[in-house]
Amino acid sequence: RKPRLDFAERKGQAQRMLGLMDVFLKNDPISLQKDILHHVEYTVARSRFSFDDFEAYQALAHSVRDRLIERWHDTLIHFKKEDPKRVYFLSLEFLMGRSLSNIVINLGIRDQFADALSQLGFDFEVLAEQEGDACLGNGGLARLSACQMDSLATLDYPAVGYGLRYQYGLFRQVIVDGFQHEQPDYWLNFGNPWEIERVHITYPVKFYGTVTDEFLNGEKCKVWVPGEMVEAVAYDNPIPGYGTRNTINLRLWAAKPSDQHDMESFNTGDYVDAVVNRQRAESISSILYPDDRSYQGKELRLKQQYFFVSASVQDIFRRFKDTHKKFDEFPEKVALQLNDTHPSLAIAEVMRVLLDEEHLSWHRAWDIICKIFSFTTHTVSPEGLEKIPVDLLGNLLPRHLQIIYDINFNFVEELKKMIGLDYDRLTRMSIVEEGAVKNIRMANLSVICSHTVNGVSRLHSELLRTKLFKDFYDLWPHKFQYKTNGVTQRRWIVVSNPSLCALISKWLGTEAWICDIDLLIGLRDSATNAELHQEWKMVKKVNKIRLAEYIEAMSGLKVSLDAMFDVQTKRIHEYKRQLLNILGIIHRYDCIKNMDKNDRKKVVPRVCIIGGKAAPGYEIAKKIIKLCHVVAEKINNDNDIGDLLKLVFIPDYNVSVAEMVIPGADLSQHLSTAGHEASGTGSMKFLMNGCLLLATADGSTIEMVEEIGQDNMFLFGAKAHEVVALRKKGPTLKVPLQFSRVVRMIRDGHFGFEDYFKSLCDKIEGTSDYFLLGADFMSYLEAQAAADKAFVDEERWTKMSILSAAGSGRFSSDRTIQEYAENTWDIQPCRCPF
Ligand code: C3B
Repeated sequence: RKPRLDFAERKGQAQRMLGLMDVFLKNDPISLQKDILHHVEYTVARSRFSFDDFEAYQALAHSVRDRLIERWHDTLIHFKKEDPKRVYFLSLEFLMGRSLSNIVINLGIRDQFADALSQLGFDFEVLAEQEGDACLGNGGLARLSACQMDSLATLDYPAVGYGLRYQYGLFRQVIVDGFQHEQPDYWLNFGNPWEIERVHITYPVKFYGTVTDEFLNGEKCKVWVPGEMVEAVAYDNPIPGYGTRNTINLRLWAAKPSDQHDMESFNTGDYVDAVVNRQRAESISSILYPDDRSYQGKELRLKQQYFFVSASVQDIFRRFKDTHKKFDEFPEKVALQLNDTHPSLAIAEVMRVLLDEEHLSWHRAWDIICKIFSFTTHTVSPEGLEKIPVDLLGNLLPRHLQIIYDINFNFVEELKKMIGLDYDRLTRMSIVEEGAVKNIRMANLSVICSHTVNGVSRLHSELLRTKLFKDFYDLWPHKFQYKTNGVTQRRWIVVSNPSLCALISKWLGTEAWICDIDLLIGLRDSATNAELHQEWKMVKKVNKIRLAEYIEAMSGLKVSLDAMFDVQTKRIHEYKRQLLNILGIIHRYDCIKNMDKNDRKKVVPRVCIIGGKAAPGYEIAKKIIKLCHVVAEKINNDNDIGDLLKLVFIPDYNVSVAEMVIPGADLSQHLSTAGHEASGTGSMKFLMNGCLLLATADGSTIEMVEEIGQDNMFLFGAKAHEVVALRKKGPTLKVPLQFSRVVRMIRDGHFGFEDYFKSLCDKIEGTSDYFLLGADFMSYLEAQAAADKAFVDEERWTKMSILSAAGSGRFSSDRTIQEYAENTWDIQPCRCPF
């Protein structure tokens, strides 16, 4: 590449360039229209006299992107100049959804674009619908990363996100005859205007090979001779903050064949095979694993983890070395955040670079490691912790395995000094798990090497301290903290519920709550105001209409707007107990069927909505989806029932579907068996949108009760500390008749497919009811009855709804991120001047 100009030359050039370019792009209607047409003609390459909605969306997106890039450049230059300590957020998953609306709102130019478009004869909302979702993640963990990026940018923190640019995002769920089928999500087919390909930002990533001992300046050192090399190419995704010029970077890596790879084969004349082989490198970043919590010891998955970690670590070192010479300054400039154990190979990789490439002593390198890493776990059960078979790791990354062994050796020696020869405990705490298959425990590695271990809610943290990581907590209590999760109100109110957004701003007399969520509490003062009630109900109605139209378009089912819209949307898991919901619905159906006409008049009509994906190999979860469909088929076609009860399964639940479903919900259900949901973030989105919660005392729900009061929620079920005792009771546990009756209905073929559902029923009866559906059933029905009762009292319901939204401030990711910045990463805001 051409060398860069020196400073004097650059200054002269810059003057000239400034003269050629407007300082910044303008946002008046004419400029915006010109810009959009320019992109129609020259970027999309359609005639400006003939283009459709999708092409208009593309041109619009490029006009927005131009404005985004200006701010992104300014921010990166500002960070470079100020050289603050940065946090590097490493996550294998980011669930971004759509970007257009979010970006124009954060940039403060949505209305200007909407005006410009309407003068061109287009509707902003219609064009925004053209965008596909970026689903580079599975569920809560991945959406949390996306919300946290929004908050990092908004709060002006100098942060960089690192992840993988999968070519296939999370599978699309299609339902055929009530069964889930998976289709690949080749999301880049139509281009992605929100990323910037950086062909010159590439790093080699090495795999396999051997490690040899060599001497360098008389000192023995390890040399890794790799057997394979691929190239990581950077794709940058600018993330704009709201109410600030700051626009931070989410850098996603794509794998490409390396120029140095396979040079030998090219000389052998086997040209075609060699090229085809090279192509295989791209498979590393091709697909997102669709199971969010069982680890199968697959080599490709490990390759993905190391690939993204290695590229990110090289990038971080390059940035540091641009301005610093001494590695002792590293911890003053770098905080590395591990989002779950997925990126925890970064520990061994940083150690390897410091030892083998920068030639620091073990002691100095280890000192740095202990100061830079922080780890957040999202898991509750020991089975959920990631393990990597030693053979697999040793083959793919031989030097890293050595380093992990060395870390473990030093740790165990230290530990013996502290606790003596308590072999049980030493075995539990070791990074290496002995057994038929020897494994590396990534969680132990992360806990040992991080200065801080965070849980994602208070209850979760307690479970970490007393159960999952008890041995470590007893040793290092100071390491253990928690930051209750949060979600961004920009996406979950401003973008997805514009009517509620306008209403809140009107009643608070300010838009400041969009950055300062605590102001929402001000709504409490008007919680009984009749005028607010009127407007609040109108907003809910508008959103229910939107949702009802979607349901009708999707399934042909017409639903009554007077009914309570009762929603449970999230990944399908046994512990999340969608099955409890369905059993409750069957019970309700059965009751209505057995009522006389008069009693039916008293029934509160419901539209029950369930949505979520099951991991492709998770049989039981797939059966739950099928059960939902057969029950829906029966109920929805029963003339006795009519509008009193409807059941809808919303297929392919993703971020953009959530944006439509959540604002339209009256009630939402969060039914995890207590002690199993680390936090839960869906509930926070519903709460912000004034939706009432029916929930167990689990994860972050417990903290919600503190904010909005028990009277404003429908709580039920065993508490976390009772669950263990209930399980111990096993066969002697009493199960209500109502429960046995609904299970019997399924077993007897009331809904068909009885053979197929047998294993599902077996899982919840007798001693096998691990998630305690039977034990919680009565309490669940009581909570449902309480919800019905509250719903008919419109005034009470509306007040509860207002108080829910008013009390949701603590669950903003702004609060979470500020706590991380202050208590874990030790970073300061670095605001780009306007
Ligand atoms: C989830 C947990 O199940 C949720 O309780 C939690 O709110 C979110 O993470 C975010 O912290 N989770 C997930 O989505 N994937 C995992 N592998 C583990 C946890």
